Amino acid sequence: MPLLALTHVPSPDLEKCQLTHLRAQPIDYPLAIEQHRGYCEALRECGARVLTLDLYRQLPDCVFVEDTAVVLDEMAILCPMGVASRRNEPPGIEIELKRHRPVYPIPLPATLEGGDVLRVGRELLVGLSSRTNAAGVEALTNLVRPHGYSVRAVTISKCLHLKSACTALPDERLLVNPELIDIQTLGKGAVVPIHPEEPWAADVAFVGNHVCVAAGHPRTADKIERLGFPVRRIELSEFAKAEGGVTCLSLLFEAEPGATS
Ligand code: CIR
Repeated sequence: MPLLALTHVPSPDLEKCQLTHLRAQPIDYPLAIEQHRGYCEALRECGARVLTLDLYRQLPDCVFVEDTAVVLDEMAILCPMGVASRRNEPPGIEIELKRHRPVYPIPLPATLEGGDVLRVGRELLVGLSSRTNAAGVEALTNLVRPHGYSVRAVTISKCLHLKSACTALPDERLLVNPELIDIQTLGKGAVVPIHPEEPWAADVAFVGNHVCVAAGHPRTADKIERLGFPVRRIELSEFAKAEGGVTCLSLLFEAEPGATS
């Protein structure tokens, strides 16, 4: 099945984005546009069909589409965003997701953001963070358990989302920054630590046969390569200033052959 990547054009107001653990820095918008094009191109080179939406570029955080939904083979779950400024994003994404999956919205006051949900086989690790609450984890669990998924909640306090601190490598080992997350809470799976001088390097995306890594994390990229995985380095400095990483910029899922997009 073709791999589809949904992305969204960056907002000219990106600099007014939400920030939780970072201080505001100037963002070079033309460079952000160029880096977003480079990101989409890299995903294409890794074998994904990239669809770039332009639905609500007036919303500062619109480029971070990962947070708006959780897409599994069986369904898409529309997220009740944990921050008010982002609550108009999911309704636009819903229209696109309905072409590919049955869509189940989770209503407020539960909150849940896609950046907090990491699928590892049939287990979902879910960050309990400033954006995802216990009711969000419970609502997600009720939707996915009938499809054979188990859910493990992981407390996150030192970074924005679970995936800021932990993502999965192609062999399902977890790439982790142990300074940001208690690895004991992640279960029994094997863990690979990022390079200690690159605190935000744990957010990587497996696309086609490549692990996509932000170019600002060269030592972690080299480490992943030494583990035997081909690496695609992508310049994302302007999105890092907005507290976003590689996964945040797309919703990646297998599209049914013949589905419209
Ligand atoms: C936010 O605070 O919502 C955005 N500035 C960054 C979102 C990054 N998304 C992610 O880690 N999945």
